[in-house]
Parts: sequence; structure tokens; C-alpha cells
Amino acid sequence: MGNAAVETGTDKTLKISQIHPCFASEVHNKYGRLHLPVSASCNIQCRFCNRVFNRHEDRPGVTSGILHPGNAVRTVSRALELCPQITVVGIAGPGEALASDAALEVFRAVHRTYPGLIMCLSTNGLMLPERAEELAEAGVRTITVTVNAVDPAILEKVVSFILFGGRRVTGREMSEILILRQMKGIRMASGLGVTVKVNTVLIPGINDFHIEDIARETGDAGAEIYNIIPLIPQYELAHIAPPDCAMLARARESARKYVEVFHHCRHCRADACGIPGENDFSRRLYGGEAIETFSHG
Ligand code: CLF
Ligand code: SF4
Repeated sequence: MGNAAVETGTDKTLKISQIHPCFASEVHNKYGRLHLPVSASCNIQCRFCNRVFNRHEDRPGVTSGILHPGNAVRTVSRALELCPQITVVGIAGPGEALASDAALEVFRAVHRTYPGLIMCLSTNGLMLPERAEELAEAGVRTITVTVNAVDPAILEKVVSFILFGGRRVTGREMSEILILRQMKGIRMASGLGVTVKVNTVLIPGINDFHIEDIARETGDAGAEIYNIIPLIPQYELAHIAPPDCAMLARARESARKYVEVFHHCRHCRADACGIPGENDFSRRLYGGEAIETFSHG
């Protein structure tokens, strides 16, 4: 099951369901993913997000540093030596992958060298409508869009602002723009043959009774898989307790009516490398290298 043997089939959904650890429950512990932390900045501010750079925390948004895009192909090659089961190269932060050109540049370069690997993007969706076609051309076959609400009033409680059209937009206008563009991006990506997953951060008292609406609307737009991530309380939402197992189970049950629900998410760091939940080579891969320090610029 070496990566070089992974073929790019015509039935994309079937192939992805056979070899992508985050898009198929059956293979979640057989195949690996490599995250390239090339995207530092973000174009929105979620109220629960506190991006930091360290080597000890295991949660999304955390990375030991930023990888220079020019070092991406070499990093993939080293990662495949460490973990030949890697089938997926993902860009999932620590900031927003579509807030700069770095992710697209890296996908193009890695796809040219390793056309058998699945390119995987995680995004907040704000710029997805503009980028969907280029991403598909760059070999991206799976896209995850984080959708935390499809009701503008609820989204205002989750996001404080977006940077859009040269403006810092807040309030109802912000929510309407973000939701509209997420839905458009999902429809476009799915229309291009990309398999779309939706991630929702489950926030007690804010969107726990809204999961069914999110699953239905994103499913209608073309999303095929749904992943519910329990809130890690921090930043402006540090006072909210994380959801308990009963709330998580209820949320998954309500989503299942509309889309397939993924249960094996490991809340990966932005520089994860290996089989999720089985092994992690990120310290060996990135630890010894002088990685640039983060700067919002
Ligand atoms: Fe990475 Fe995300 Fe692609 Fe997977 S992770 S960009 S879809 S290759 Fe997977 Fe990690 Fe959960 Fe994400 S276990 S946090 S769902
Ligand atoms: Fe943080 Fe991602 Fe939200 Fe940006 S989109 S603020 S990186 S959680």
C-alpha cells in the first residue's frame, strides 16, 4: 500500500473512500496524512481561535512553525520515507489556507512531483468560490469547509469579523457574506468533482441545536461527509464548557439524516504527519529544521 501505487482513478469518490483516512471510517487507521503548515495568516476571526506556535499541544491551529513553500516538495519526500502509508497531503493552517497564495503554489508543486497523492484542503470557505477551479486543477480532490452556522444570527456569536473586499466586516453583513460564500464554494467544488467534507465546531449553547440545519443545507449544496469537532474552550469562548458525550452523540444523530458522519477525527495539529491516532512523525520531520517564525506581516 505504498503511496506510489495509489492510482488516480476515474471514480474519484470510490478511490477517496478507499484511501483517505479522514473521508472513510474503514481506513482511518490504515493510511496517513501529512500536513504542510504553509499558511500563517487568516482572513476571519473565529471567537474560539487562538493560533499559537509550539511543539507540545495537540490541537488544530497549533504548529511548531511555518514551512516555507519552497521546502514543501522536499518535506513530502522525507515524510514518505518516515511513513510510506501517507496517501494524503493536506494544508490545514495554522491560519487560513486561502488567505494567501502559498497553499495553491504548494499543491501545484507537490501534485506535479507526486500525482498519485491526494491533495487535501481545509478552509473557512470565504475565498473558495474564487479558488475552486484552480484548486481542482492543482490536484485537490478533497476539501473540508468549516461551517459553524448557516443562520446569520448564530454565526455572529462564533465569528467576530471577516476581511473581505478590502474591508473589515462585522455583524449581520459579515455572517451573510460568509454563509453565502461557503455555500457557493461547496457547490462549485462539488460540481468540479471534488469530494467535500464539512467540519463544525460544536459549541454548547450556541450551535448545538443547529447541527441538523447545517448538515441539511451543506448536504444540499453537495457536501458528502460531516465531521463534528467538540469545542476546545479558549480565547473569547474560554468560558464555555466543552460538549459532553451525550451532546456530541445527539448532534451526530441529527446530522446523519442528511450526510455520512465521520467519527474518527483526531483534531490534528497543522503540522501533523503519520496515521491519525496511530503514529506521529511531525517532530522528526519538522523538529530539526529551522522553520521561519510566524508573522502576520
Ligand atoms: Fe488533514 Fe483535514 Fe485533509 Fe484530513 S485532517 S486537511 S481532511 S488530511 Fe482528519 Fe485531522 Fe480530523 Fe482533519 S483527523 S483534524 S478530519
Ligand atoms: Fe482560526 Fe481557522 Fe477561524 Fe481563521 S478560520 S480564525 S485560523 S479557526
